Amino acid sequence: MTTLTIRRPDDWHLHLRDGDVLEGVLPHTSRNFARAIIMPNLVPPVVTTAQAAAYRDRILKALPKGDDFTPLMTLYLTETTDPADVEAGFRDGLITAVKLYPAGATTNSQSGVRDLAKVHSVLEKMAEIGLPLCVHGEVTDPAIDIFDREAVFLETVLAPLRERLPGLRVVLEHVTTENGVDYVKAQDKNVGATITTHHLMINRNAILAGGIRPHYYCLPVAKREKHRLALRAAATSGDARFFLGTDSAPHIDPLKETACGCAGIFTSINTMACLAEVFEQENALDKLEAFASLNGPAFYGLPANEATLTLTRQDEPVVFPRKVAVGQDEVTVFDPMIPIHWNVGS
Ligand code: OTD
Ligand code: ZN
Ligand code: ZN
Repeated sequence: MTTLTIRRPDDWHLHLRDGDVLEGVLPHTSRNFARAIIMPNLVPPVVTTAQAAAYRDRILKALPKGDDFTPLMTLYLTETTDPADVEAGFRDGLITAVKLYPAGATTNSQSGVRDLAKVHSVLEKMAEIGLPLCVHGEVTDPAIDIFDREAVFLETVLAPLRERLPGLRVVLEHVTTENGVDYVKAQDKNVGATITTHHLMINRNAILAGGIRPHYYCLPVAKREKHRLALRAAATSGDARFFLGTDSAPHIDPLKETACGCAGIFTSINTMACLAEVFEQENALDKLEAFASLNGPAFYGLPANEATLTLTRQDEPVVFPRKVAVGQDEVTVFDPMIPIHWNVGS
């Protein structure tokens, strides 16, 4: 197969930031994706529907003319979130999901939730109205090894939460473990999971073997190879519970290449090309459309896109930009460490 045409994909987990970074990175998403769930971990975070409306306006202003792209906004859940504000945002069509960050779990999560009991009334309201909760599924207990934080979260936080509120729709974001895949498969239709492009392509050796490579550092941190293989099996299976959320998370190079670097991998430029390579390796090119374009909208109760995206295979590896300029700085593009033969375009 040398060309593949699929319905236009959506990105169900994306960090666009604000200001210069927003302007620099948005075109790389809006070129290929019709919609994206926009993560609310700005500084300060997007906590109220008024803040989400203002952020959506800034995104639309930064959108290149002619690009057909809809940002789907989220609210950052805090212990003081007002259920009435959440409901109003949902009923106005402004809010597509609410995001749970355990406090301290990832970049800009200091204002996140310490005690789930304190957000119970918001979660109850969300279950009642059918508004999904997107979850960063890692515990933050310093006593728990960083490679185990997702698995422990499933047992100690998510399972009890699901028992208390089985009607709440939950997306386990950026699942990185076989444990996570197995957990999602054992649930009912109220649970889905996003998978990133980079977690399908790298394991933890990319970060640590032969030198420390900050551009492969993200949260949840990449795990050992058996987990990557479980993610690839889930993504390429066609199972409707698994869909693409790139978690493309740009940080300017000086904040990555330093003694204590930020977590996040910037993939929006080459995500679709990399995915085509992965799905080809797995003999599953016929499942790419389900993963990138069909399963996500089905979970969120939205129509799949009518427009299409064509990917073309070439013999010579595709050369992607190594860096993207944002303001005075640069953001390094994800290097998949294998030749990529696919690119967007016919
Ligand atoms: N992970 N970096 C960021 C967010 C994600 O947990 C995430 O969703 C970020 O920089 O916002 C990261 O490594
Ligand atoms: Zn996260
Ligand atoms: Zn993220």
